[in-house]
Amino acid sequence: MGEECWGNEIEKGLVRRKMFPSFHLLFIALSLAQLQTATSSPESKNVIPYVGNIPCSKLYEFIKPLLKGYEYFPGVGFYKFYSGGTNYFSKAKKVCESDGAHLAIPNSYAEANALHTIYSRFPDTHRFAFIGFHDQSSEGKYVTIFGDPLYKTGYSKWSSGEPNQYGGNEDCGSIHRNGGLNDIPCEVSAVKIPFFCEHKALQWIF
Ligand SMILES: [Ca+2]
Ligand SMILES: [Ca+2]
Repeated sequence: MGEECWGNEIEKGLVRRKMFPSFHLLFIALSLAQLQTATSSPESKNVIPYVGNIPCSKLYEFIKPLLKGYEYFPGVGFYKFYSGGTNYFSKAKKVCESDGAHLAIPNSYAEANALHTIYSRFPDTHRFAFIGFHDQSSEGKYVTIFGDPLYKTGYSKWSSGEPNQYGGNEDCGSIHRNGGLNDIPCEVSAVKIPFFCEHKALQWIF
């Protein structure tokens, strides 16, 4: 981890507390509290770190066990790939929510690339993974799970030939392992579809 930690306030690997240190502490406390609501293990409770002049890598190591397998991409975000997948978009959405996260929504090429990086470690999984957009309300009008138009997210690069509403039944969002977007059925009975969750809780720290 390192130089990207804590925005531009990192110097020589140390978190600087020049500005609003109490705000920093408050935000960390709030974020950890938010994480703990999604974490059931008792040993992770009541742990508020002292953040004065500790290396970001140490801070990350401290927080890592609370992230439930979410991987940190410096300056980009926290992601988890459920390679085992599910047959249902709605189930994938719920699993992310139970982590205190949400189905991933790439907002940049950097973010799409983070997903691609993770995906490349799982060559045997299905080539498409559920992510957080759909056109269930109005055919062809792709929106995120939060209702924002897909074209406003900052990343709307479709896979070649997509979206194609194949079989008249493709109303949920996915990403190809190569990084392109694709419309896919919301229920896929023949095969489990892996999915990406994205965790926002601690992104502001790093
Ligand atoms: Ca559709
Ligand atoms: Ca499609």
